[in-house]
Amino acid sequence: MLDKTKKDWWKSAVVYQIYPRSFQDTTGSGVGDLNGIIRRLDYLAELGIDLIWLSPVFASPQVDNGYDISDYRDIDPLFGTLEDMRTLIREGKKRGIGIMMDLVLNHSSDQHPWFLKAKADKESPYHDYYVWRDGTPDRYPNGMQSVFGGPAWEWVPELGQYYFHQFAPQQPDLNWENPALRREIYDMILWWMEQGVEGFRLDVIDQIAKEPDREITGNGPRLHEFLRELSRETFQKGCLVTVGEAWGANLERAKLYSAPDGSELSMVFQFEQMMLDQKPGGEKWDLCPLPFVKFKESFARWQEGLHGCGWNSLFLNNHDLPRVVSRWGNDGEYRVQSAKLLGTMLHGMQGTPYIYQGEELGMTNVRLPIDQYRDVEILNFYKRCQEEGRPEEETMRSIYAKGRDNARTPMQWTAGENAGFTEGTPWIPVNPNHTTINAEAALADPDSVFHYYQKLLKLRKELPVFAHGDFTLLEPDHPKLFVYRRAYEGKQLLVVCNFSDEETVWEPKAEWKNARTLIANYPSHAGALRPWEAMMLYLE
Ligand code: TEU
Repeated sequence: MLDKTKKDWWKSAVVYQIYPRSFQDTTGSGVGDLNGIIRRLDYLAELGIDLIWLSPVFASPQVDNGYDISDYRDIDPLFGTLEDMRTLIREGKKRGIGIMMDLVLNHSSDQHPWFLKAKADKESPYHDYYVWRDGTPDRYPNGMQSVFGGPAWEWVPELGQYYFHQFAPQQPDLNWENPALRREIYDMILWWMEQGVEGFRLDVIDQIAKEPDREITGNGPRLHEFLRELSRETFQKGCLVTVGEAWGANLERAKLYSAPDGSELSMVFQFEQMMLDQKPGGEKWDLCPLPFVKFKESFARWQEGLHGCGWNSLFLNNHDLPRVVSRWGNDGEYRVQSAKLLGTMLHGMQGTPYIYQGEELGMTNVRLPIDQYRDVEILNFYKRCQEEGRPEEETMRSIYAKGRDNARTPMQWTAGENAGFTEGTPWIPVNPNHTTINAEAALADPDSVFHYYQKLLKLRKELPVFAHGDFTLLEPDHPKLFVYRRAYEGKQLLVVCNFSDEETVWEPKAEWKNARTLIANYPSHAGALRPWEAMMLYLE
C-alpha cells in the first residue's frame, strides 16, 4: 500500500476509472451502482490499483450521464445513497484504494436549485451564478456553438435573456467571475474532503474562465488565477491528488497546471495524442489514420517537457473515447497481443497511469443499431448527418469508430447473460463478445491481459525508474516501432513495441544483450519482432 501521507504519493499511484452506470448493477435496475463497486473492490485490489476515479454519481437528471449535477452533496438514487458512498470510501481504504470524485464545475444541471432560482428571478443572488445576455428570441447573442451541436445559447422568454451553455442546454455554464459561486464550490469540496475522498478529477476545467463576448471558451484569461484560488482554498488543505481535464492544454500550460509547488493541480489530462487521428481543425468524427511518427514525437515531447517540472497523466481510454485496442491496436486476430502492447507502451512512461474499466480485459468497440445508442453526442451527430443528407453508412462508420458509447457498454464480468453486469435489462446493450472477453475468463487465464496489467502495475511499484527516470525516444522515424529508454540512477529500462500486424526486424544495441526481460507479450523473443510484440528490458 502507498503511504498517502507523503507529499506526491500519487506519483507512484495507478488510477482505475469507473463509469458507475456500466460497472456492476446489484438491484436489477439495469444501471450499475455503488454497491456494485463495493462488491468488486477485491477484483480491483487484485489488479493492484491505488485509486478509483469515479465518474459522477451525484444527484442528476442524467441528461449527460451525471455530468449534469443537480446536487453536489448528494448521491443520485440511481446509484445508491450517501451512506453507500461512505461505505465505499471506507471499504476502499481498507484495501488501499482511495476514491477520486469527478467534479463538474464548469456547469451544473438546469435542475440545480441555483439555476432554478437564477431562472425565476433576475434579482436573485443566484442569477449571476450563470452566464446571461439580454436579447431577442430571433437573434442569438453570437454564433457560438455547443460541443454537443447546436447554438451555445438558450432563450428564456420570462427573462428576455439567453443563458450560455458549452454543452447540452440542460447544462448551463457556471459563472466563475462570481466570488459567491466560487465560495460555494470551495465549501462543497471541503465537505467532500471531510468525507474522506482522496482526490478529484475536474471536468473540462480549462473551460471555466470563459468569456463568451470574445468567443473564448477554453484557456480564458483568468483560468490560472481561478485555479490557484481553488487549489489554495481546498486541495492544499489536504494531501490530495487532482487531475484536470484540459482539452486545450499545451505543454507550457501543463507546466503551470502541474507545477511541483502544488499551486494548481497534480496533473492534467491533455488530449494532444488523442486528437492526432482527426483532421486538424476538423471534428472528431472525421476518420483519419494515426500518424504514427507524430504520435511518438508527441508523447516524447510531453515526457521530456514535464520531466522535473511538472507531471503527466498517462491514459489511452476513458468514457469519452473509443476502446484503444479497436482504435490503435488490432481487435481481431491480435487483440490480446495488441492490448498488452498498448499497456506496455503507456505504463513504461513517466506519469500517473489511468486504466479505464475493461481496458484490463482488452474490451473492444461495439456496433449497435442506431436506436440502441444512448449518448446525447452520438444522437445529435446522427440527427445532424440525417439533416445534411449524408450517407447513412458513412455516419455509422464514424459512430462505430469514435462514438462515446463504445466505452460505455457494460463491464464484461462473465460469459453468462448480460455478462454478469445486471439481472435486469441493461441500460445499453452488452457487447456480444462478452462470451469470450470477460473477467472470469481473464482471471482463470495466466496469460490474460488482466494478468499482464497486474504485472505492469507491480513493476511500477518495485522499480523507481518508472516513476523517476528520464525519457529518450529511440527510432523516432521508424514507421512501426515505438522504442524508448528510461534511465534513473544508473539503471535503464528499454521499452520496445511493434505497432503492426507484421514481423519487424529490429535488435537492441549490444549493451542490452545482458538485460533482464521484465515483461513481454510473447513467451520468448526470436530475432524479429512478431506482430504486436512488446517487451520491457531492464539493465542494472
Ligand atoms: O468532456 C469534455 C468534452 O469536451 C467532451 O464532451 C469531448 O469533447 C467529447 O467527449 C469528445 O467526444 C467532459 C466529460 O468527460 C464528458 O463525459 C461530458 O459529457 C462533458 O465533459 C460535459 O460535462
